[in-house]
Amino acid sequence: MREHDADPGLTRRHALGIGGALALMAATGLSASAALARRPPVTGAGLRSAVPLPPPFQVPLPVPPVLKPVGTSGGADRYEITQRETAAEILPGVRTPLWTYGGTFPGPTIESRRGRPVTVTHRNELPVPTVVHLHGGRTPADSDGYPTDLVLPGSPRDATAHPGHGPGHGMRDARAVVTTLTRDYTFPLDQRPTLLWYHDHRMDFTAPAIWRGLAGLHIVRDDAEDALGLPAGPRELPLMIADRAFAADGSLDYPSLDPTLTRRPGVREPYLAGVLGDVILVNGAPWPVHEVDAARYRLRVLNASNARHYELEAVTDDGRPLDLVQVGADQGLLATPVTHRRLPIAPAERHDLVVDFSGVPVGGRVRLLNRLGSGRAGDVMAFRVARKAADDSRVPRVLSTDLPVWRRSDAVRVRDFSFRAGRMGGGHGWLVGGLPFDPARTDVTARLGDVEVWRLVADVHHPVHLHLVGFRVLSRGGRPPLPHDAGLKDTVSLRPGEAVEIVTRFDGYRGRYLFHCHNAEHEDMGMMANLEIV
Ligand SMILES: [Cu+2]
Repeated sequence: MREHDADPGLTRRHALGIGGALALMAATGLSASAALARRPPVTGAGLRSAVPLPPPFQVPLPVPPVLKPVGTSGGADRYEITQRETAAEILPGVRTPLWTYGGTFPGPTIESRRGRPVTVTHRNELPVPTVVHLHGGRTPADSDGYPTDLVLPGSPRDATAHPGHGPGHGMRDARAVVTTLTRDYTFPLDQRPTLLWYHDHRMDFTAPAIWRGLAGLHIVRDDAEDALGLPAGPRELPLMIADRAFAADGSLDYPSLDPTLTRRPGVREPYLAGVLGDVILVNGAPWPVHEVDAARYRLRVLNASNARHYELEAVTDDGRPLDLVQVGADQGLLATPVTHRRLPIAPAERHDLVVDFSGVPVGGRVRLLNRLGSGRAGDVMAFRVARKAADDSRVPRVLSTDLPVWRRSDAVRVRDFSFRAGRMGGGHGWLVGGLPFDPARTDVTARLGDVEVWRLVADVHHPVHLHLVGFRVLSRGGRPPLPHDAGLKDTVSLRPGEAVEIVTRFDGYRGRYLFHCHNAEHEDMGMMANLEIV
C-alpha cells in the first residue's frame, strides 16, 4: 500500500476537509462570517507522488491538436472520437496509462462557429460505460450527457464482465437512454462564443474518469469576436490546468474504493472532501514552459482539476506582477475588460485573459504562479520571452454589448439551496438541499423563459455549475460580486460559509438537466440535483 499523506505543503489547520471547516462551524457554533474569515484555501486532501518529479519549467507546453471533421454537409460538421486506453509520457521517462478521447490527454480540441451545429460520434472502447457532457454548452437534453445516459462498452466480453453498469446505490432510472458502443451527440452551439470543455459525466464515477484523462476543449467563435483584434493564431493559447499524482509504477494515483470503476463508487476516507494532486499539469504537461514573443497573448484558462482551486499570478523574474486583463468569463466576453493582479479559479471555471509580455526583456521569464498552493503546487507554468516582435493586437474598451441584463425584479421565483456535507446510504455524502442525488426525483421544475434568482449557500468550497444556462452573480456574502464574478458565468465558486445569489433565465430547451457541485468527488458522492425545464 502506498503512502497517502495530506498535502505536505499545507499546514494542519489548512488541510481542512470535511472534518475541518465543517467541524469548525458545526461543533464550535462559529458564525458563517467567522468561518469565512478562517476559511482554508482548499477543500480536499493531497496525494503525494511516488516517482521523482521533474524540475519546473523544462517541458515544452503542448497545445492539443484541433480535430478535423470527418464530414461537412448542410451547414453542419461531423466529428468522430474514439474513447480508448493508451499510455503517454507525461513525466519525462515515465509511462502513464490513460483513458483518452482519441488517444491524447487532453483530448483533441473542437473549434466551432456560433450557430453551426456539430455532431460528435463517440465510440466507447474503454472497459467501462461512459457519458459525454459538453460543459457550458447550450445543448438539447438528449445530447447533454445526463449521468445515466450511458454508452456501454462495445465488446460483449466487457459488457458481460460488468453487469452492474446501471447507476449505483441500487438506483434505476426509467428515463435513461442507454446505447451500446457509439452515440451521436449533437450540439447546436447557438450561444455566445467561449471556451467550453467536454468530459466524462457518468453516474458515480465522473471524478476518477476525468482524472484518468477524459477531458478535452471545445472553442466556439463568431465574427464579432474575431473582429475585436484580440491576440490570435499562435498568440492565443488554451491552457487546461489540472493536478494529478503518480504512483510508483507511473500510473495516475487515485484513491478509488473500486479501481475498476464499475461497482462501488467513492474514494477512501481521507479524500472524501476532494482529491488533490502534487503535480500541476497544463495541457497534460508538468509545469511546462512556452516560448513567447514580446507581445500580447490571449490565455484561455480552464481549471480542469477535480478539487483544486488556484489563485493565478504572473510574475517576472525580478518579482514584478504582470496585469491579468480579463476579457471573458465562462460564457464568453465581458462587457469591458477587468484587470486583476491575482485571479482565483475554481474547478470548471474558465478565464479568458490577455497578458502583455512586451515589457519583459528578451531572455526573461514570466512564471504563472498559484498563490493558493504551497510547495510544488505553487507553480503552474512559465513563459520565456524569446524575441521582440510587432504586435497589432488590441484590447478594446468595449468587448461586447449582448450580455443579458436580468434584474432581481425580473425574477418570478427565488429558490434557496444549501450545499453541505451529510449522510448518504449509510456513509458520508455531499447533499444539495439536504438530499443526495436521485435521478428519479425532480428537484426543480422551471418554466422555459422564466427568470429566477437562486440563493446558494455552502459549508466548504463548492463550485456550483448549472447545465444549459449561463447566469449572472448578483451578490456574494451579502455584498456586491467580486471582480472575477463579472460577465456571464456557468460555474460560481462558493467559499466556506458563503452565500451567493445568482440570476438566470431558463432559456434554450425543455428537458431534464442538472445542477451540481463541480468538485468532482462531491459530485460523485451525491452533490447533484435535477433541473426539469418545462
Ligand atoms: Cu462541492
